Amino acid sequence: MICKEGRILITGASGQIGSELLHALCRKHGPDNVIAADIQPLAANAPACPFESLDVTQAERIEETIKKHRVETVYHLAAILSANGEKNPQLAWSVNMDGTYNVLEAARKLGLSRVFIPSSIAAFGPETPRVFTPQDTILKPKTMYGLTKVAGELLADYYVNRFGVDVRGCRFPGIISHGALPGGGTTDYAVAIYYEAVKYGRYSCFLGPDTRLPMMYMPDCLKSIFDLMSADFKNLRHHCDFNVTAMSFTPAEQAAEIRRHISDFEIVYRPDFRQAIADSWPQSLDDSPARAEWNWKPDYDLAAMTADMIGVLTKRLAEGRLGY
Ligand code: AKB
Repeated sequence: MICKEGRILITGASGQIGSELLHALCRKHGPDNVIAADIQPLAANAPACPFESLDVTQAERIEETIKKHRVETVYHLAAILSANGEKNPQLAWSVNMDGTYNVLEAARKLGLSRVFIPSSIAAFGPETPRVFTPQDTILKPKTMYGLTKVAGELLADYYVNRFGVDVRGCRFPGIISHGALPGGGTTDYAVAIYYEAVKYGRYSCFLGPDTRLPMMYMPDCLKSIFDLMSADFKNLRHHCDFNVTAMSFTPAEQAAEIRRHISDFEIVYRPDFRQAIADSWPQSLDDSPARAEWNWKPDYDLAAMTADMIGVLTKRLAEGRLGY
């Protein structure tokens, strides 16, 4: 099958978003047209597409992979997230900054047609207005992950303006899914809570009960990537820093929603170092530029997402393949 985007490379293809993007892109374009790359091996159920063991800090390996597979479009998902970034800031700087720079340079030198580089709500900081946070506002994050995201957005915009590279990206909120587990983020609790509710009927949360954060279910996350990537470039006033959101809730509100399905579900709160990170992030986002420039509109709210997550995980538990 000839793919409109040319051949596609996904970095971070074993991760939470990368692995689901891999499935979706293989369904859309055929596995021969999608190259999965990660430092970790792919999951056993990954599509039968070419795989490259790739460390994104190695510029020459990225270029070699792009040339070898005649790649036209890159989805650059490889990153160290907020909580792991605070445990190892040097690694977060190197993977997030060098990785982004190397992908952008490869795109410039090899004339790629399009690149997707996600940013995050971690780009905001404690001085940013926290409610209905605008897209264009104060960006003074206090985490290493956050500051690499701000620098990555600015760098990507530089490549758009200076070199004419077509780079696009969204600021993702916490992403909830039932595929690969998230690794090392502050919003990971919002995924773990469903697995533990289904498996044990209780959960110990590392954020306090009233910590409100913006969130999104994986089908909406994939939809936002596809919608932004297929938007007409000349209609975009922004490129690499679109706020996108679907819902905002606290752990206590999520627990109450879970109790509508598992009535005796119990939750306790033991906030740890991730509480300070969450407290520096927005509670809700204004994503009107994404809605205006490429018609962004999410499908899932907390009730619809919870019903789907509990349904899928309960079935998997009964079949002995919860994977948690
Ligand atoms: C994290 O918690 O670090 C990520 C993010 C919001 O970017 N999920």
